[in-house]
Amino acid sequence: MTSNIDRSNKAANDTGDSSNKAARIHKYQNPLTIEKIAKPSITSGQQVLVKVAASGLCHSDLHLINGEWKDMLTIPLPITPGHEVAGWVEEVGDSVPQGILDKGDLVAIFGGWGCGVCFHCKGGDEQLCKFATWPGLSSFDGGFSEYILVPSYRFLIKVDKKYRLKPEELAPLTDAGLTPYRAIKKVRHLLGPGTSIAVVGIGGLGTYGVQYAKILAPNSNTIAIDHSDAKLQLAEKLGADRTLNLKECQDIKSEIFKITEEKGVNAIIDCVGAEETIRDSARILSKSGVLVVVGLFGNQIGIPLSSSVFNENQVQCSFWGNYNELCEVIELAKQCKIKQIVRAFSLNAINEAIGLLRSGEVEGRAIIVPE
Ligand code: FEH
Ligand code: ZN
Repeated sequence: MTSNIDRSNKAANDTGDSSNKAARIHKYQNPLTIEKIAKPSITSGQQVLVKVAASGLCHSDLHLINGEWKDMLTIPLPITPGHEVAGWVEEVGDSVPQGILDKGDLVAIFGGWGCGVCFHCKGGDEQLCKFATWPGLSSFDGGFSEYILVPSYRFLIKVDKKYRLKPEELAPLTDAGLTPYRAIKKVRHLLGPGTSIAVVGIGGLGTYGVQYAKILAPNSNTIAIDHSDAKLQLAEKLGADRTLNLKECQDIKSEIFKITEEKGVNAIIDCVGAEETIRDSARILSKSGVLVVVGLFGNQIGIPLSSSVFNENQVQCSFWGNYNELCEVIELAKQCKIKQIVRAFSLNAINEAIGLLRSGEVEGRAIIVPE
């Protein structure tokens, strides 16, 4: 992890100050404004006030800041983005069951804040709730701030300090570390000996994706695909069996068919979701191969009809992950089974981090840390 931020005993250093430094969107396509706003206070019994320790910067934050989602998500501005958050419990509402959360506990915030009673919520997929709200991507302020108000203790996962998990490593698990996990779980049954899985885009999500491919489908060959040598070298370090640099390859189909002994790829996890990556994926899938799209760069999923039918290909989408999947991912981290590639930036430097993410210069996940 790259970080020069001293964060020793942060939770204990509470000054009692009622202000809350936050990085906010006032106007789309503008840099975030760093300002002091009111520290949120608990207004109903299930709520928990969390002192933010770390908050991951996601491409979804860039889509939001760029104004690309302004018609799809009606969010009143100003808003504090940041939906990938870990922190310390600051205060709990009076109907939080006794003894489950104490001030100073380290918690990961599950970001799919569902209603809790609909079909999807009852089935465990609160991130799919029709009425779901998301921190920093709805009317609820997110984690690029010193404090965040979580509507219910149900959305918190407490992590015992004995595991020595750093908040900068816990925060990205709630999205970058969760989204590819759910996606790979959807296809792992296809991935026996002699098969292959490709992870497209070795950024925040892809660095976890290649590791989950090895953990969840250990007998399958993992192919990392990107256009950056540095990112592909990282993928190799994280366990990828093969890499493919899109910048250097003339024809992705012939390269992939060479690597896979003319079979094609059985499962592709597209962490980019650009129209080109989807087009490429359709060309390199094996018969009965499945493309799982998690990235949100493009506007359409356009794949050729006849070859997809002849080959019985499937395209699946996968959105974020559910609470139990997040618990599983955190278990992997507690057991030191995943490496976390994170780079910490102070809240004051968030616009610099945004610039670096935009230009593809962040290795792994950029993490914003309130000083
Ligand atoms: C996108 C839109 C809304 C909520 C969350 C996201 C993703 O970043 C989840 O992967
Ligand atoms: Zn995200």
